[in-house]
Amino acid sequence: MRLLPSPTKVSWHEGTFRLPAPLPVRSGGPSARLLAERLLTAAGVTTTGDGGPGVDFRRDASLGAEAYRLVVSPAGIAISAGDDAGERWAVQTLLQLLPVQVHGPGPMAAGDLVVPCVEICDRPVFSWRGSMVDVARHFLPMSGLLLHLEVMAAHKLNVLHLHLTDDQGWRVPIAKYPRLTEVGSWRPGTLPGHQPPPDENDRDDFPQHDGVRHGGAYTVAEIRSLVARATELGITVMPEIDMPGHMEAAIAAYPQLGACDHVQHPRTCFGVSHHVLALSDQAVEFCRDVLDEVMELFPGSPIHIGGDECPAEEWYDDPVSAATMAAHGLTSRAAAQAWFERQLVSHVRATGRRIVAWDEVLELGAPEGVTIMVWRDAAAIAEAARRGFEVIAAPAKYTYLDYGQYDGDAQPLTIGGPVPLAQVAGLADQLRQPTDNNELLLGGQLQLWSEYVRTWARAEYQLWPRGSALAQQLWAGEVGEAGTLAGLGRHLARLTAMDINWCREPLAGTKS
Ligand code: TNX
Repeated sequence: MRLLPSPTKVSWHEGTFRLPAPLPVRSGGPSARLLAERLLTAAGVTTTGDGGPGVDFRRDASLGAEAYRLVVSPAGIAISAGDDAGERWAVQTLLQLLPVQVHGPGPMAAGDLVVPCVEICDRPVFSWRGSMVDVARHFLPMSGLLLHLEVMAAHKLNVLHLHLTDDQGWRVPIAKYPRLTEVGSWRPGTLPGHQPPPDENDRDDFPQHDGVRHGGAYTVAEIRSLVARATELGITVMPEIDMPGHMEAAIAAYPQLGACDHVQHPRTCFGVSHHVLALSDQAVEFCRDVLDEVMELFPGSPIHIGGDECPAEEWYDDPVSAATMAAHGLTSRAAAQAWFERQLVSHVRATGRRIVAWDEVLELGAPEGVTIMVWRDAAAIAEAARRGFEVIAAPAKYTYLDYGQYDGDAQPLTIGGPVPLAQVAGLADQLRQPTDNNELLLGGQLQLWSEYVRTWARAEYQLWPRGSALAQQLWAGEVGEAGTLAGLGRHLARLTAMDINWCREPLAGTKS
């Protein structure tokens, strides 16, 4: 595809405009800086505020959120937008009109910066176009996340959801609880391959783990620089602190928070852990404190509080949790988890932030005002909307990019699958399922869980080009030509120019 995501309306015209060097760029603010950065890196071209044919930015209040108009004529380039976001996406489209090498490290000849004449009117179908990255199961480097922001922006994706904590590791520094990163971010090893059957989810450790200590956490400075770059690119970074399940790493650091007394270290295997936070005032207070610091680290962002896969066996055995259940009349797992979550939802909501949780909370009688992130199917999306909740679609069958993409042993080990490109192409149909409350569907996102993703190169391999097909659908509301490698065509050359380790079709008979 020449332009991905495909714009709402495109009319191609005769002729071209060759970018002069230096390039006059008038107004534009942060978006003009993005254009200048890229042209300088790829082609050594500088920009100036002088007169003459160049790029003119203009505000047009009649254009809606994120919308823009881009007109290229032999006389120059005119961009109008209603807001900063629209201007930024116009710049991304302009870059896609240039030769694909403009996305690379350069050098390309300044004389090759030629744009075809065209008139484009464009706006997204969905306002939430996200990419989730799990940095907890394997600690993924900040350099990878910074690269990911650039690639997300090129796809007009606007939310980076960071899954920062899980049973296997805690990646965000919390000043009040230093052991979260000192102890909770390191595990003594990782189970290689798939968990052997039976799936002994209550096990703390598997003696067969590889004995390679794994872990790490980001620094405050790293997080601040990630958020700063994201802001420049028009991307919101949403942190997730998964609770009250998926908390074994925190329990290893502060055993008094748990509902059992034998967690020694963050988990060395995967699956659903039975070691969860106790139903105690102390555990609720801990979560509140953590969320307070997280809200400070990620100013203004939505806050995700997890809520998925929380087994309740320990709550019945642990005297403190059992006493809480008795005191508050909590007679089921659902009621008990709802008691926990309600307190944190009201705490975050009081700050005016959007609060997001996985769709399990629907069964629990989700607290009012929560945005539901649905990992199940279209029926669950419709159900959440029917009940009046705002919804973000993350259906596993279409958006879980940790699953393999091709059948056969030429592909590396994954959690399961495959989820081929052609299947990912079905997301838009899911999002079109009729609901009474379509305006409650904010959009959707791609998911990269990292049980089997140990390096950033592997992350890229899982993310692209399936992520391109998803970005297309979230922006344009339909898959267009993005559902096949042949249809993606030129966009694949763009991914190559960006030096992304995207997943090529395996050659028959090869083994990796
Ligand atoms: C389900 S769906 C999970 C994750 C796993 C993932 C693996 C959901 C919210 N939780 O904990 O990593 O499956 O595909």
